[in-house]
Amino acid sequence: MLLRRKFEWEIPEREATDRALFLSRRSFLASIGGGISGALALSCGRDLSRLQKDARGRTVLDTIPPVRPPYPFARNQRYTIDRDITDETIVGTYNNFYEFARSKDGAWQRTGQFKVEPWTIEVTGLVANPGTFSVDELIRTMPMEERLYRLRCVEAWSIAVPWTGFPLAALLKKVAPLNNARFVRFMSFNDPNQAPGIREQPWYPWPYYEGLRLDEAMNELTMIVTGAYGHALPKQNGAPARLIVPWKYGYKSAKSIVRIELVDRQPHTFWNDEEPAEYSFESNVNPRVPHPRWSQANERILGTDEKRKTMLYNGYGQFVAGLYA
Ligand SMILES: Nc1nc2c(c(=O)[nH]1)N[C@H]1C(S)=C(S)[C@@H](COP(=O)(O)O)O[C@H]1N2
Ligand SMILES: [Mo]
Repeated sequence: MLLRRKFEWEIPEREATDRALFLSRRSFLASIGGGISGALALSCGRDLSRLQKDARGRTVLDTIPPVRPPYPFARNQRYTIDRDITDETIVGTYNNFYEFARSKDGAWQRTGQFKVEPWTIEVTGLVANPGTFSVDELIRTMPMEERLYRLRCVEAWSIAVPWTGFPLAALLKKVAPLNNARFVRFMSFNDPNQAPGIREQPWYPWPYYEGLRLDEAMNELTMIVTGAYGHALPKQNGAPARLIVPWKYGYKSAKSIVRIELVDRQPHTFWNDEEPAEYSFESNVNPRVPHPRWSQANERILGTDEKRKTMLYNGYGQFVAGLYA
């Protein structure tokens, strides 16, 4: 079943209905996998009057980019999930993005001035062909697709999201890592003029930086993500390009990346430098390794608040267990 291939049904409807209803219907269709009549879908829209407003009277719907070419990309059915897709308004309002805010509902309200276009990512270090790539160019040249992934935060909540992007391995192959490259460093943007959280929390070692082993970075699951829910990423989710590493706790998935560097030694990482006893370099999702201050045995699914048992490697063992044998 190939879902949402062209969106022919969306274009006229989008012109005819108000944007909120359009988004509501679209998220609903995404969550059930498409193929339902418009009348039924519209009657199942969420209660939009409940959406929080910011100081200027905007809701999260005002921060969600429209579907416009080259989006959407076809979904790769190899990656399936065991739960409903999380409502897009929740994924857009419950964020960890410390560059913008300490509180989770702050990021979407404070990213308005953040300029995510044009944007380039430098890929450098121990590679034969270093380069600086615009995000537009990557979207044009990399093997773009949509994948449904779970994301498990170390704080014991989780979401399930249709991300759009490409395997990081495709970009790494292009720059050709040298034989002595063993790890990959990721660096987020660092502009206090655009990101009030950087100014307000000067004690953090900005920019946000993360890292993976090279074999983890090359794993088929590891993605550079530029979109979600069939359109470009909302800024609060790490526009214009972020990492997604679905078998590791969410903080490994650095947002708004400007630099990727191949190195020979295990790099420092932001949260490990801050609290080494609480956040390891490896940070694989593991129900049997508690955080020092709470259990990781269960997780709370945002939206429904359903409680489920945490899965080893966040349920991605078939893809990654071999990395840790
Ligand atoms: N640059 C940067 N990347 C970041 C973070 C951050 O604060 N800054 N937070 C991380 C954490 S803790 C999580 S759980 C995820 C949240 O991604 P989401 O807001 O798209 O759900 O982003 C990760 N990437
Ligand atoms: Mo997180």
